Amino acid sequence: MTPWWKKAVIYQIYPKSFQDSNGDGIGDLPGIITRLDYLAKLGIDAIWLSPVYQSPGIDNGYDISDYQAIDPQYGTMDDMDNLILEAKKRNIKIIMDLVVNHTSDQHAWFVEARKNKENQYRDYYIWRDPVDGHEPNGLQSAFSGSAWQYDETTKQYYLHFFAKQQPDLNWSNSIVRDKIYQMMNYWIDKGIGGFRMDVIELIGKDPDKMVRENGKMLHPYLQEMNQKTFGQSDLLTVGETWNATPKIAEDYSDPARHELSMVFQFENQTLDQKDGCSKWDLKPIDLVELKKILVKWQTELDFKHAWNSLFWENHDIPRVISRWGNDQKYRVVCAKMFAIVLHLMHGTPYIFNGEEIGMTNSPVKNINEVEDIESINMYNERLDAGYDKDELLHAINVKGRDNARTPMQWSDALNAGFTSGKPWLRVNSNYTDINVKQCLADPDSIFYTYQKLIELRHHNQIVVDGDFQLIEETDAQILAYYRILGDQKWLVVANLTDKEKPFNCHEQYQKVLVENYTTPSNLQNIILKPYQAFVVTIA
Ligand code: TEU
Ligand code: CA
Repeated sequence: MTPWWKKAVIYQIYPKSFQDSNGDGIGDLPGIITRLDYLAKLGIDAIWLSPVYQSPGIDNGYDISDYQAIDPQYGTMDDMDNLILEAKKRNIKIIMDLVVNHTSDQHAWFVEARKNKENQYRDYYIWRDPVDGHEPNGLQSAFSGSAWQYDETTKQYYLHFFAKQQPDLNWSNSIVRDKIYQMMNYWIDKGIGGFRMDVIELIGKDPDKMVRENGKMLHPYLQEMNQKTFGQSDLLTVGETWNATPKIAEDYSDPARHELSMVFQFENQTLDQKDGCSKWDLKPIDLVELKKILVKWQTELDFKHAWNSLFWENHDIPRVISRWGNDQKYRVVCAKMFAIVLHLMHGTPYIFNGEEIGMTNSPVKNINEVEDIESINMYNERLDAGYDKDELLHAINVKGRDNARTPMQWSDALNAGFTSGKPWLRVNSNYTDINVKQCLADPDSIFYTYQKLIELRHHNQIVVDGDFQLIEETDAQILAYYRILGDQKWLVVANLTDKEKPFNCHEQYQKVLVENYTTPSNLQNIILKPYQAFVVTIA
């Protein structure tokens, strides 16, 4: 039997930015509940909820101080139970964000652990003596600087792959693992639909050998987790794995190995950064490379023994039309093109809130407009190192995480209808033109393209299980492919550029399923318009 998540489309909510209900400028759980009818109309099957647990908020909830409490800024546990219930009434499942590579430094475990070396929680974290009065080794934090933080009280360093307020848990301690499994079961018992696993590829870390991702204990731990928590259920589990290859993705998702349902892979994320440099060292995108990676993950992964996710956006990466397409003159057709290309591929699609209305990046003029810890730390570090301020701001405007985190644009009312108070992060000034209200009123809007694509997946097994076959004889910047299931055959064609492009197909098609321009009735020697895309049935 096909698991539900192979036919599903998941919608990611960044709670802080989705819908405020009490005027404090911060999105919350009651706010989300008021928008469930909107999500039901879109047609999604599940919500991936970014963290709403108790947290000091250094990294917007990815620094958790209590896994079994809701942060007061988002509401109460009653609100959470209510969200699960109200979503269920609309056939929507709730996927929780599982952040267990690290905790907050305010978590009771760490508060205890740092008191003294004998503390029973000491070994929940990773402590090392200084080497020659310095950090134990050169491991770096994803948020700039060393991954080791010196702690005065006990004169040792602790490991943090992210902010220093996010100490890494010691997964080699079986008590830690058991505590995490207990916590996961608490949430499973509440009736959630699954887990999105934050930086899960790091849990097999071996810091003394400088090993971060893909450590040798990673898969044994996941198998243990599977067995002790969700293994017997139909939960969706998706691992965030920046360093997965198709082979590694198979290791995670082969049902015979009893690990996860699927992973998020990020191979295309390095396309606009200089070789061997960081994400902030920009280079122009080569659309042919982008196409290659999309095709690689469709063809090299064996979908009979593996599964994958499909996504353009999330809360860590910029808006796709701003980054790789056009968010001005061709914004609407371009957003539809990206949607069509992705949603007809093999795998489970994810939509990030606002993507379905074509929200765009949100540039700043000054560093004090920036909230994201990753961007701020990078800015300070590089400013000290002598970089040019304007160049750094430019990099933040192109790649910074706040781009996708600005409040959801519901209407052209004050603060885009997100809050009656002062929003925690600026609302993109284009909200008067780009908003949900406008999209719902326009039958030709991006929203309805997404709605159609979701419906198509729900009603057609070929979208779920069809083989992917690239058409190689096209312009390099056209992505054209077939999906084939039994004697059924669909054709998907997309011009990835803002230029007209020639395209040629001898086959006669039967029916247009989705399009962003009027598709010519005959596909022989046609000229595709900028960002033109369509899906047609051939047989
Ligand atoms: O992201 C993991 C991660 O590696 C990111 O820090 C990524 O490198 C960066 O955002 C790319 O610019 C996850 C969460 O999605 C992110 O929001 C958290 O900050 C991070 O883990 C720590 O929990
Ligand atoms: Ca609020």
